[in-house]
Amino acid sequence: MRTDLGFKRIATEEAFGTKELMKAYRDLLARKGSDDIGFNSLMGYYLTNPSERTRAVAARLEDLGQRRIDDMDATGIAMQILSITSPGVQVFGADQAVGLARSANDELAAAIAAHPTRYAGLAAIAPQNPQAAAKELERAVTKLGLKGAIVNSHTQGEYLDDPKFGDILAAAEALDVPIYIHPNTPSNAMIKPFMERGLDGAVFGFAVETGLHALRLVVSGAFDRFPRLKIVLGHLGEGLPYWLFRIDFMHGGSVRSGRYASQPKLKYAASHYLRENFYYTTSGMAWTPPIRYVQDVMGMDRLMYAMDYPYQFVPEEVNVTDELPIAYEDLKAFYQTNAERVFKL
Ligand code: 1DF
Ligand code: MN
Repeated sequence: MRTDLGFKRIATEEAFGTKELMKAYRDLLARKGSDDIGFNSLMGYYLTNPSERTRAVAARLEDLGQRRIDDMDATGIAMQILSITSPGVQVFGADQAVGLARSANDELAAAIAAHPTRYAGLAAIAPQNPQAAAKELERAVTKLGLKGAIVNSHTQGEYLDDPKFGDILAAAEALDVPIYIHPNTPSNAMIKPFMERGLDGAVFGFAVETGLHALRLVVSGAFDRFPRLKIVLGHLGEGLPYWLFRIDFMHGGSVRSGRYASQPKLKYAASHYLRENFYYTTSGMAWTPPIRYVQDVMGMDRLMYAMDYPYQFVPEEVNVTDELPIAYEDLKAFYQTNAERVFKL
């Protein structure tokens, strides 16, 4: 791994879980209290599978101390932007979720205070109570110094384009901080065919669910209502950058012909919002062709590096991005300055 690059590698989608959250997950699994099929599949795997990989991930999730710093040093990561692991607090009842988000944000702020040059963080929020979520985002940004919010995609089958979540979008816009829409397993309404072949998780189901979420926001007109709202998507945009041309053609056609009452006429083509309101990260997509494609179609100033620690902790992968066939200034933007600008580090 090179150490002479002359800029910092900032990793922007790096997960942690508080002891309190992991215990709440274990309780939910043990009680069989969760009727969320995707949660049972995902956290059932990470918290009860006895393999070496899952035990290593689970142990690292809870560690915001020396082990994480040592792992960052071993992979040349100067800074992690930390966020609560998926599905965050979004599987719990509203009151429990509001409390868990608040204490997770306090713990995150304490870890950042202990390692201010190595960590920054995004706020956990509980969309189950939109007004409390907006307030918590404001507290986390203005009092705790966090840099935005993480929303682990759907909340019990509901998406941020639902008007009831408007206060959350308004708060992010007013605070001028991004919302990172991170993957979650598909909701109960869409998970069955994924589960039948074990495709509900990060292998593919995450991207389908999260790409859908982002596209729902776009076609709902959310960015005409909140034109300065910034959304970050991981995994090179969850497939959406590849679809721009056909989304514009088909969405434009269905709006012009009045096919759906639920599809308002937008000020711009759908792709406009995906270019102007969205930022993208690599998170575990250590593969040159799609990285270069996203830089080409979205712009060099829109793509940021992410490792997806501890779920994807493969030290050699930084060699792939170090060797991207792009100019030095563009590589510096990818690893460092885009993240500094988007997250106001
Ligand atoms: C996995 C991947 C899990 C990602 C994650 O959080 C996660 C996984 C529970 O591999 O199961 O954030 N990911 O972003 O790709
Ligand atoms: Mn992730």
